Amino acid sequence: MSETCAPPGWDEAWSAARRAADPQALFLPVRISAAHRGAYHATSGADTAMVELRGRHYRAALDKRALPAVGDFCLVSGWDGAVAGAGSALIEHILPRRSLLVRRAAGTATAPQPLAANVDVALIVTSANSDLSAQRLDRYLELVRDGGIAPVVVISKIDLAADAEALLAEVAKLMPGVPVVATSAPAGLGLELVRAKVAPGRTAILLGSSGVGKSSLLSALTGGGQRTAPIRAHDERGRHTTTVRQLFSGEDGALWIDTPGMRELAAFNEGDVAVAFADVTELAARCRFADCQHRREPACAVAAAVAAGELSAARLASFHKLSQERARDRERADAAAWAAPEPPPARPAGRPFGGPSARSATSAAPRTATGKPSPGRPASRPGTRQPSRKRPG
Ligand SMILES: Nc1nc2c(ncn2[C@@H]2O[C@H](COP(=O)(O)OP(=O)(O)OP(=O)(O)O)[C@@H](O)[C@H]2O)c(=O)[nH]1
Ligand SMILES: [Mg+2]
Repeated sequence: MSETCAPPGWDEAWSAARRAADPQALFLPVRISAAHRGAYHATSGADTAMVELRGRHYRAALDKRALPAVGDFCLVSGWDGAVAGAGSALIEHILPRRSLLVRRAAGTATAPQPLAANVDVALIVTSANSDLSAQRLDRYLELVRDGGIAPVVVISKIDLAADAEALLAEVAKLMPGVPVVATSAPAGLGLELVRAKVAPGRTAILLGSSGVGKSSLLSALTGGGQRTAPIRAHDERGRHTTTVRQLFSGEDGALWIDTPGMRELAAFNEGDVAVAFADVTELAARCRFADCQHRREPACAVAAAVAAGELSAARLASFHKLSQERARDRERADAAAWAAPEPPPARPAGRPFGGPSARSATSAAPRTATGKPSPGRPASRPGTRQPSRKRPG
């Protein structure tokens, strides 16, 4: 296919993946550009249309990670009809992903929810006025690293900071090894620094609480007009203005995915707390006990580092919080593995989002399958166990 009508972000490696999946080139490659409830928009580079998954693919899905996500490259049939407005094109293949951002779905214990696929850079946006939370940043960082994506922390609304330099230094200290950039959408500050992180053809996703200014930043970066709304005056929270995960392209060919502010945020997968907390793990290697919990154990190198001011107490608290969460996840997974399989859930209501083709895509979406979590190893509750394994020597 010619470069001019390739889906955004397409490259030689995707061409090879397409040849492997569809040697006779029967289907057209497109990229999922927006994920609605049970329905998707995709772009071929030239046109945009509705696409939907075949029923047998839904039924074969072990969990939602097998369903399309914004950013996925898919091979579809029936594209021309869909572009002409006659229903939706059918997804025949989802090409193997380079990265996948997954979180636990809001309101459920362990169901994984794919947020976006084939993302290269994640912009974790925190605003200079009121949003700074070490715990929240750590959670985003873990989510992003679990997904195999490079993180960048963006301090938005830097025009509102009383002391921008001090804030930058504080965030840099909280996030060792992660690039930190400050921006102001209305003043156009820091935009070039952000653009420099995302080369043409690469894909970045904007993550962060509602109201931190993700859509404003995206509009400033791309020259587009994403809808934004003022935060609430009484508590400075956002109004969940953006409701769809959607792909945009900048003039330089970089690609940006805007996302709704997340209410509940928990990384889902077998990712390792140790990766997100490499500094704690490194110190822990010097604790006397190999299974030290870094609470009140003797000769704990982590506690010593906190006492010496080398590690912040807030960072250790984040580490404990995430470790506990992981332990609870493992306990839930163990319990679920023993439970009888549940009956399939009723088909989701599937809100139409405009146009007859959207309705047909939603109503045609069969139920989403749930998968049984893989059994994890039983975990003892952190903080309740005494250290036992003294290091040799
Ligand atoms: N002073 C200032 N205000 C900003 C900046 N960026 C965004 N805002 C304002 O913050 C409010 C929220 O911005 P949005 O871009 O809608 O925030 P969002 O993160 O996309 O919010 P959701 O879509 O709800 O997740 C709007 O009133 C913006 O004008 C900035 O850099 N400086
Ligand atoms: Mg928004």
